Amino acid sequence: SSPDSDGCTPELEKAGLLNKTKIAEGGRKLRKNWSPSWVVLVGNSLVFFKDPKSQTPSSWKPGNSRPESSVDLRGAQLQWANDLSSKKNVFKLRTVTGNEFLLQSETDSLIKEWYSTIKTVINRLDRE
Ligand code: I3P
Repeated sequence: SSPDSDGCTPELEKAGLLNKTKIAEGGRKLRKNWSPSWVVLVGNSLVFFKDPKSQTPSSWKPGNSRPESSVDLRGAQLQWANDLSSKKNVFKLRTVTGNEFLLQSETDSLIKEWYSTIKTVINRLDRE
């Protein structure tokens, strides 16, 4: 049977390791502090975990690990932002509440997949 046979568990769409820094909180600029983060896209949210080594896609279940933070993708804006960093492959995610994150990977294909998956979720929520 499917892992969501009760229909109550949001579908896990993607999970993986990205470099992350928060650059604004409620519209207020923050100092960059890049660190690796285990990122999980599930339902309408992007969820960040601090300890990437303890997380794998197969071990992740809602409720059994402690997210560092989570981002509601409804109304969020996503854009490539290579002008905002000396790193390559950077995009910026801005929430309706004015929180801004940069996400980055050294692997071109990987960051493109994340960009397109998050974009698809945002567009889907925009149409609801
Ligand atoms: C920052 C750090 C960041 C860098 C940022 C620096 O210095 O080197 O990695 O961002 O550049 O200010 P510090 O550790 O002293 O805070 P990128 O790696 O994204 O370039 P920025 O100020 O030009 O954003």
